[in-house]
Amino acid sequence: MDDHAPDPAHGPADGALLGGEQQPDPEQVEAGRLLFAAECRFFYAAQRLDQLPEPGLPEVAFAGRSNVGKSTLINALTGRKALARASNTPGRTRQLNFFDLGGRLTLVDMPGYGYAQAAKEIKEDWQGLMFEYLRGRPTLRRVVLLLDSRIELKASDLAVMDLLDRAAVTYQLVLTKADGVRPGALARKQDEVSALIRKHPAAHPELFTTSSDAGLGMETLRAELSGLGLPA
Ligand SMILES: Nc1nc2c(ncn2[C@@H]2O[C@H](COP(=O)(O)OP(=O)(O)OP(=O)(O)O)[C@@H](O)[C@H]2O)c(=O)[nH]1
Ligand SMILES: [Mg+2]
Repeated sequence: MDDHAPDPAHGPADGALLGGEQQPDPEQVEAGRLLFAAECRFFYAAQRLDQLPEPGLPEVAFAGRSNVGKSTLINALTGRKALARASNTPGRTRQLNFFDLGGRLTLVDMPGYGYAQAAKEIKEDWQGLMFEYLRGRPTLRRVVLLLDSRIELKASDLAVMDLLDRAAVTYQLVLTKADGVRPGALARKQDEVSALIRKHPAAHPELFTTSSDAGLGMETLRAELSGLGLPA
């Protein structure tokens, strides 16, 4: 078997671990499974705004601080090990990387923000590209904004939420690395971020909790995102 198809046995059913939260209906789960089992291929890397690919399929962009787990989440959702390059070194993804999922949805792996050690000019380039892309992309259906379950919210996360509010881009918050915190701390983080969501009208009301390593939350997130793609 190739490694393109998500492995249904990879993780426990989401509901079991999340105490009944985040339970999409079975039809949506199946739609998500089918979409993310489709072939996913990298087709474009953009370093500059004038190099973006022509707008085509609906797009979902994965944003968040450097090292939050964006590339790893794209790999986990698509059931691939190394589709998007992940790394321990913050600042690994340095361009907008575009992936075609089954000819129905484009996934965009964004460079991280908030990485202080990047050369100042390069850092400004990345952020400039990111903000311009978010503001101006007609096919952008949603931004998935990742927050690390183990790390406190940073000013840069709040700044990006404000920017998304102003740009009127719908975004949804996803906690990553839930395997790395104890249940009590995770629950507190979920409460904190849920309260934040309520203050941001452009934010999708539901918080998603994931662990790419443990396969947690993948089924639910696939189900949610499948609603944004072209019909099968
Ligand atoms: N424990 C744990 N570690 C994770 C998880 N997801 C990602 N990581 C680790 O976090 C580190 C960063 O992951 P990446 O996916 O490269 O992060 P990124 O957000 O794409 O980072 P940049 O491209 O630098 O912006 C890697 O060492 C991953 O193995 C997870 O669910 N659990
Ligand atoms: Mg990355």
